[in-house]
Amino acid sequence: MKLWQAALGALGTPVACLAQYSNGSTGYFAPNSTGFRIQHGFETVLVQPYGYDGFRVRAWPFRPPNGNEISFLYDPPLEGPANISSGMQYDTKVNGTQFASIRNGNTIAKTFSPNGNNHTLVRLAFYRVENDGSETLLTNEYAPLKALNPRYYEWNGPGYEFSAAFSFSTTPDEQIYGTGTQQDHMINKKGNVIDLINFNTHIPTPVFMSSRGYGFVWNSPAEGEMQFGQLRNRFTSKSTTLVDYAIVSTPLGDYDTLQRRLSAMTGRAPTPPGFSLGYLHSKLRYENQSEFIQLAQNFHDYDIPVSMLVIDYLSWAYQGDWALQHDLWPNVTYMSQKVKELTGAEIMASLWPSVEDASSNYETMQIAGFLSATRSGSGITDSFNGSYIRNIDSTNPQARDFLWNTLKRNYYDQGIKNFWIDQADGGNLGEAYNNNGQSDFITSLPYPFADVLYYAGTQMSVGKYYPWAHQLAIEDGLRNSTNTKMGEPCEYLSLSRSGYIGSQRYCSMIWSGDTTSPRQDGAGGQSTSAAFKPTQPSHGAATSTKTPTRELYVRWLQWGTFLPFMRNHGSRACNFQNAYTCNNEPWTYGEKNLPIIKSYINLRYQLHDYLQAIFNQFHLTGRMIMRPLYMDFSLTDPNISNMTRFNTNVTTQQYMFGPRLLITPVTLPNVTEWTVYLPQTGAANGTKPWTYWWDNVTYAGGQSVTVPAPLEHIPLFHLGKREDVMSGNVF
Ligand SMILES: *[C@@H]1O[C@H](CO)[C@@H](O)[C@H](O)[C@H]1NC(C)=O
Ligand SMILES: *[C@@H]1O[C@H](CO)[C@@H](O)[C@H](O)[C@H]1NC(C)=O
Ligand SMILES: *[C@@H]1O[C@H](CO)[C@@H](O)[C@H](O)[C@H]1NC(C)=O
Ligand SMILES: *[C@@H]1O[C@H](CO)[C@@H](O)[C@H](O)[C@H]1NC(C)=O
Ligand SMILES: *[C@@H]1O[C@H](CO)[C@@H](O)[C@H](O)[C@H]1NC(C)=O
Ligand SMILES: *[C@@H]1O[C@H](CO)[C@@H](O)[C@H](O)[C@H]1NC(C)=O
Ligand SMILES: *[C@@H]1O[C@H](CO)[C@@H](O)[C@H](O)[C@H]1NC(C)=O
Ligand SMILES: *[C@@H]1O[C@H](CO)[C@@H](O)[C@H](O)[C@H]1NC(C)=O
Ligand SMILES: *[C@@H]1O[C@H](CO)[C@@H](O)[C@H](O)[C@H]1NC(C)=O
Ligand SMILES: *[C@@H]1O[C@H](CO)[C@@H](O)[C@H](O)[C@H]1NC(C)=O
Ligand SMILES: *[C@@H]1O[C@H](CO)[C@@H](O)[C@H](O)[C@H]1NC(C)=O
Ligand SMILES: CC(=O)N[C@H]1CO[C@H](CO)[C@@H](O)[C@@H]1O
Repeated sequence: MKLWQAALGALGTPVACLAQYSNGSTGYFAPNSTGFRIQHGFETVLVQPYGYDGFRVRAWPFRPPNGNEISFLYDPPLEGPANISSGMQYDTKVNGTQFASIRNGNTIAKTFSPNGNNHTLVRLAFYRVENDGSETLLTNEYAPLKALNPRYYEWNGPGYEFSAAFSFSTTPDEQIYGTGTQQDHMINKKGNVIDLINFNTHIPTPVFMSSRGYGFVWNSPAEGEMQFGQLRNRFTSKSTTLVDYAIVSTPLGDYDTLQRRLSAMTGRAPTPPGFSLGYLHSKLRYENQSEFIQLAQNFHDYDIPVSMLVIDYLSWAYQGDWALQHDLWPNVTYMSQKVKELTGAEIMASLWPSVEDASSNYETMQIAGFLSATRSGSGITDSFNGSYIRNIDSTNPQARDFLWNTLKRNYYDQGIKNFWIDQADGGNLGEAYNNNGQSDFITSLPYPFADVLYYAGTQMSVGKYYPWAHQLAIEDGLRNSTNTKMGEPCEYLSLSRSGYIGSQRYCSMIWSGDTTSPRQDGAGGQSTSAAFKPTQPSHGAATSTKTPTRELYVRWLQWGTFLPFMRNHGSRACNFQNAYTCNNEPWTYGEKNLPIIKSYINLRYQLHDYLQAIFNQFHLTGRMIMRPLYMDFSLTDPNISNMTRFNTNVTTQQYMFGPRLLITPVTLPNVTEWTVYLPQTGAANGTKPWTYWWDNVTYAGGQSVTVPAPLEHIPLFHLGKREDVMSGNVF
């Protein structure tokens, strides 16, 4: 959360025009204004230069914002010419009929008239200045003639808060990348309408990159919608006191620079702890201390490296205890020492946000006001395992401290220093219905989502902030306890099922939630990365699957080797009666599969230097790790853009993992070969730039090839020398 320092309406000092970069590069224009403010009727619109080549726009009807609005944008951004907090500054004040324009770098924001006659110049348009000086329209505030205004406000409730719907022009061929995780198999979100509300597997995040060469951030904690139509993109907030968005342009096809600009606005990932790049083992679920120590013993005896072992839910006596159940886990300090001794591994433990009445913390938290409430009623928003529950109000800083102090006492100080933030999607327990887990037969009820009341606002006005605040509780705690500052290398990690704009700035990874088939993660992971949202987009190598077979498990684990984090949280469907517990340890998949599984876990460790190099670059510049094909090849291969446009299998399933590895997960059973599209890489890479990892055969780009893909081999190609990949010498 950020409070504005500058007083509203303070007049800033104009920045000198037409400055150049200190590196002598020409053509960069420092902002020629600190901002303009349009006052038109009841409405005020503030447009400010923001970072390199960007603008931030804030708009409000009647009353100015109160300064307590939650923001996910840095002010000032991490990089950019205006190295000052711009607060609410501007140097130009116009009414609805005066023209205004600002240039910042190669982006221009200007007003234009919706009816072309200059009687009203109240709409905003954004242009990129090309090398030849011409201006290309990126997008403008848009409404079809005689339709709702592009900046539209509505008052629905008893209070001052309003709903807002802002519309922007688009063209049918524009492609939209990012927007967080949805299970829709789409890389190009064109044509989609996406609810801005969190559920298990659904982490919609209003940050996108456009194939027209710009990036956009809808900076709102409110629930709402993202709509990507043929002619109009529209963002809505259900309940708010301010509209706030940012836009930034780069040359066409330069997605790394676009990520650099967006991450300068929303946050850069710190480097993760070295151990987290290894194999992370998790299962639903280990039930007690002796079983857990035996697990470590088995990893030791089978000689399989492992860097983290995970304790899942129901390990507490009551939800909200934030402590392991004592009779089942009698000596946590001993256990963590023993696990370390046997395997060197860290431990991670699950926490849920839910607090049941029987919890030792319930009364303290209820008295202190640390539990969320509901606009009507008691604050019970869900039930689980036979108990009604309330959730911790993580939007309250004191509640965050209470949570951390409890975790510190019961886990951290006893050697468990990594935390799994499960079910913290906000509102209820994160399923699209209430009565969570009450019965396998009540799978969906059309109740309205509870309008929860938080310290920071209502579910409608700040619901998207909840998981972010939850991640912040662990971040603050870990930073305090390791005596490090945000942004510095992480010593430990949290794993979260949800997140929001900029949560990559935390020592926290995000996973997909409970997906049901191998196909689902591919596009989700790539869009998550493109939204630049989670810290190091992460996905379980095998999150739950309804039809676990040994073969599927091996294919998932192979794929997990080439995800930012390799976490195995294998199958759950083998026994519904016994709290879903199923074996998923490498040695439980049969003698034939064990050597294959082991070889991929070993390969993960052999890739350590490469992983470190790509995470380091991610930290420094926001350069994405899991890279949809359009990022690297839209300029060199004309097919890529077209394939991405239509979300073909190639573009939803294949991706680059760092700059050198092309990954194609096998998604069908019983195959012995697989067809892979090898993108054209440009002349500089020679005539046969792609090498098949398993036999060193080289191939030219721009063609589909069918390669052997027995169960032992995931289709894996590399660019350049394999030695460089192994040594991390790739940038
Ligand atoms: C000069 O610096 C700017 C800002 O960092 C960068 O965008 C540009 O590419 C640089 N130019 C050269 C020639 O290095
Ligand atoms: C921003 O400006 C301050 C003082 O004006 C200076 O100390 C600081 O180094 C600058 N930061 C950047 C990133 O340029
Ligand atoms: C807007 O400002 C201009 C310039 O000061 C002035 O001529 C014009 O009358 C103003 N229009 C309105 C509607 O206030
Ligand atoms: C800034 O530059 C743009 C484009 O060059 C120009 O249209 C605009 O009038 C300038 N604005 C100011 C406040 O000088
Ligand atoms: C409207 O204003 C712009 C900017 O001042 C000017 O270039 C354009 O010629 C005007 N158009 C009309 C129809 O007056
Ligand atoms: C727990 O284990 C530690 C380390 O082995 C030991 O020092 C301690 O006495 C044990 N505590 C209890 C209560 O058994
Ligand atoms: C972390 O330390 C800061 C400053 O000492 C303190 O204000 C904050 O409450 C602490 N947070 C936690 C979670 O301990
Ligand atoms: C683009 O892709 C579509 C769908 O795969 C295909 O029908 C069309 O021929 C392609 N167009 C070009 C120009 O490659
Ligand atoms: C896309 O992949 C799925 C399996 O993941 C397969 O069932 C489907 O036939 C493929 N579609 C095309 C057009 O190849
Ligand atoms: C895979 O092959 C096995 C053995 O040949 C066969 O029993 C099974 O039905 C096949 N599975 C599928 C999905 O084709
Ligand atoms: C492929 O080349 C690498 C060195 O680049 C080598 O280590 C590996 O053994 C080769 N594989 C085969 C099957 O020849
Ligand atoms: C591995 C490698 O050499 N990659 C290069 C391929 O060519 C493009 C330009 O077309 C370079 O950007 C890559 O670095």
